[in-house]
Amino acid sequence: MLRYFTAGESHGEALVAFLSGLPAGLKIDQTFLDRDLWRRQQGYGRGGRMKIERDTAHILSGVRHGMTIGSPISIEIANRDWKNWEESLPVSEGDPDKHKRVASPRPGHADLAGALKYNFPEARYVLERASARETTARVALGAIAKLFLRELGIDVLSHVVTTGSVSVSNQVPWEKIRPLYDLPEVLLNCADADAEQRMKEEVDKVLRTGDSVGGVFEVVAHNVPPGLGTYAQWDERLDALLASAVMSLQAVKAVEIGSGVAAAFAPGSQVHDEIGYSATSGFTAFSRAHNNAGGIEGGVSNGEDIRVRGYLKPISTLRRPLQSVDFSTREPVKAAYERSDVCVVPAAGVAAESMVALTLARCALEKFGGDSMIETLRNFMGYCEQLKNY
Ligand code: EPS
Repeated sequence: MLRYFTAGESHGEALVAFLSGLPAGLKIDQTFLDRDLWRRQQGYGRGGRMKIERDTAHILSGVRHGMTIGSPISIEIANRDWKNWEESLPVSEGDPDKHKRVASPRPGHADLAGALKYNFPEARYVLERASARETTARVALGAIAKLFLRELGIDVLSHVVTTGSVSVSNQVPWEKIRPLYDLPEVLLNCADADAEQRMKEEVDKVLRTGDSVGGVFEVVAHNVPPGLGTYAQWDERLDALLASAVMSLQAVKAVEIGSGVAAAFAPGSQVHDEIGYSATSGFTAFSRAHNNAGGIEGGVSNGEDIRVRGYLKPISTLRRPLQSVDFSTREPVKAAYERSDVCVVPAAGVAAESMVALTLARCALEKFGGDSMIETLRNFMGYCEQLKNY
């Protein structure tokens, strides 16, 4: 079984990520990992931190001579900012006078709920772990999951469909999403150049006013075979697993599969994807008139592109802060402000690609098994043959 977890605080020495359960013999491309880490750092509206960091995945174990060897993979990603925090956030007792308190909780952030839960007198330790900096570790793991999926012909990418009040109107085909990966610069990772300019204006507006802006990203998994996930048990349904994985990302407040939200307001005749038998490519000759289901029916992938949207609330750290209460005096004050991003929709999309890739890799390994890539691929190809002959 594919298992993973992360450790590390936003301003600690490093982030650490662990992944176990991958077959031996998967080629690990360091450039690919670092490219995804770079992609997560991009986007118009990122703050000062991204100028400090140049994230790179330092693999400590589980990979030898460029290949996985079946043992757990561990990765370290250094925080360059650590040198500015060594004295105020030491592992040892340190000097309490150097401690940087977060005097008042930010509405929308984990600050208050976390301080109450862990019985901290203020929110420093809360934000250190709650921060979206943690997604760096997930992206490193997700990139490895993507390399595994690529061996099965599956690709996972994201694009931005909404920033603030600006949205792209129609379902964006894979062919328009694919080229976004190669762009040397990322603005809002939107496949529609006109909409992207209007999205940039939305970000400019909040930059001027000291506010922040949210939006919607969509992750698309292309060339996924039918049959991943199952309706047989509630916690093995692919849509449930994906929703949980994407919802676990910082600032995501809603998840949608395919056209799930619009479907609730439309008659069945306009929602469900009519079936034909004329496909000349793909896993079978079964074809669909459209893909409102987002590639999943009954908790099982159906061979169409898997489409998962994440709805992101605006960043909760505001340059013109909202009302809050001082942790010590309990007097009304403005919420704490430290350097912050104002828009992270493209970055959240990259983090969500990782969560989708890890989820699909887990389901694929559950279905095809294998302790070596040769064994996994043999099982996978046998299944593809079965689908062709269906
Ligand atoms: C982030 C790093 C953080 C924040 C952001 C995401 O760095 P710092 O707190 O040093 O500026 O920019 O985290 C938050 C938005 C948050 O609320 O914690 C990153 O690497 O993505």
